[in-house]
Formats: sequence, C-alpha cells, structure tokens
Amino acid sequence: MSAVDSVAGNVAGNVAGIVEQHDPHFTAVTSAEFDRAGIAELAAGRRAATRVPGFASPAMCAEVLEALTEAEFESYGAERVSPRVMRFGVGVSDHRDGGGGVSGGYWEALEGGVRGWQGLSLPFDPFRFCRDGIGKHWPGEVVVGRRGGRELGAGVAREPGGGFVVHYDDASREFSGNLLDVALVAQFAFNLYLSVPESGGETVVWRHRWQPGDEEFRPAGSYGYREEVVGSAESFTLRPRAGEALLFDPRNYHAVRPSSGGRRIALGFSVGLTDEGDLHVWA
Ligand SMILES: O=C(O)CCC(=O)C(=O)O
Ligand SMILES: [Fe+2]
Repeated sequence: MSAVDSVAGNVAGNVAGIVEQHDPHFTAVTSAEFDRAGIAELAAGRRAATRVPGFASPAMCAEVLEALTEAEFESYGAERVSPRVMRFGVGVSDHRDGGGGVSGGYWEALEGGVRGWQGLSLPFDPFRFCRDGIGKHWPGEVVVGRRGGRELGAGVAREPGGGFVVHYDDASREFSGNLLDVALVAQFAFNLYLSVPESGGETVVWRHRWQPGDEEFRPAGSYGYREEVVGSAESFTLRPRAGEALLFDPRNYHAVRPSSGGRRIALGFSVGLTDEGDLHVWA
C-alpha cells in the first residue's frame, strides 16, 4: 500500500483493523499571526482554532488590566449563567427578546457600556487593536457589525473565575433571521487573554455540535449543558498564556475550567464572516 493509500485508509478509519480516533481537521494551530489561510481554514472547518501567542505585549495587557481594576464588573444574569461570570461591557446574548430578536434594553445598556469603556481613558481602543490584528492579512474589512443601521457592541472583558459550563455559540440558532444587517456564512469566537490564573482556567473544545437530543442535557434556563452532552467526543484543552489570542469555531461545544490563584480576564467578541467576505464583529 502506498503512503497516499494509507492516509486515505486512515481517514476512512479502517486500515487493517486500526480505527483512526482523531479527526485531522479538529486541530488547534499555533500561528505567529492571524493569516488569511488560517481564517479561511477555520471557516471551511479544516481546523478548529488558531492560537496566536504574544498577540498583545505584556505592557499592553498590563495597561488594560490596570484600567480595568477601576472598572465595575457586572455579572451575567444568574438564571442563565451559573457559576457566576463577571463582565465589563454589554453582550447581546443577555438581551434576547422572546421572539428571536434583540430587545430594546440592549441598546440602552450598550450606551452605558460604551461610556464605561471610554471612562477607562485608555490611550488606545483595545477592541480596535484586536480587529486590526485579525484583519492584518484578511482581504476584506474587519468592522463592528450593525443591526438596523446601529453599531453593536465591539467587545467585552470577561472573568469566568468559576468557569464557563459546556456550551456552544451560534447566532444563527440563537436569533431568528440575521442578527446583523448582513448575512453570515461562518462565525468565530475571539478571545485575548489579559491575565491568566496559576492553575485552572483551561479552555476545552469538543468535536461535538448541537443536535436536537442535546436539549435533554440542558438545565432549564441555562446557557449551557451538563458535561455528559459531549459523550466521548474528541476534545482538546488549551491553557492560554497572557497576551495570547484565540480564534475558534464556537459551534464546537466548549467550556472554561474554574480558575485558582489569580484572575482570568479576557477581552472577547464574536466574529462573523459575511457573504461578501468581510469580518463583522459584535458582543
Ligand atoms: O474564555 C475562553 O477561553 C472562551 C470563552 C467562550 O466561551 C467564548 O469565547 O465563546
Ligand atoms: Fe462560548
């Protein structure tokens, strides 16, 4: 058997009794930058995540963290998010109306959120810095998304000290119609880790996407699921370093483990690839 045959056989999973347990497309790739091919691979499902260590310098992380020590973090709604997650800035997933749309409360809260970030008086916009880094090699634009002509939030700082339970993020399922004024063909989650704990705080991603039967694993009202939902699916565990950025496909179920010994604070937002090849972000 030639080398090529054996690769093909392994992908089919049945070479001479060897059953391939690993999906070669379910990988986290470490890269010096967010390059064009890597973003395209993520959108195409040929990789699951891109890590960029040193995306932000220690000085920049320290500057944003220092400003955030003055900031009043709020917690996500306790019915939906437990254990408690602290957040500075406004996220649209907390402001869904009953009909699959965005409630008016989002826009009111967002004004306060924008004022809050401006009030930190940082000499630069950290979310713009992140968008610029994602867009460095991307041929389309990277801009803040709009809904009904209005700009959504550009990002939040989040501190999931007790972790995030197993969940997925997919605006096409969480909202009816288009969340943004443009049609999206893929969605990513972006995180820039500003500070990481001494232990814990890992991000785990499973090769499992939502299927209807999963709902029996979801406690009423919760954003997430009991861990049995992922069964024996393949997974990888990332231990982010401060300054590292992560872009991943959040349709794959993922979780953050509880932290101990230090704060785990990350800037985060969602990124949508539009049907025109641009990247539109929102929080
Ligand atoms: O903080 C992380 O590593 C991931 C958080 C998360 O759930 C997300 O970005 O969708
Ligand atoms: Fe998530």
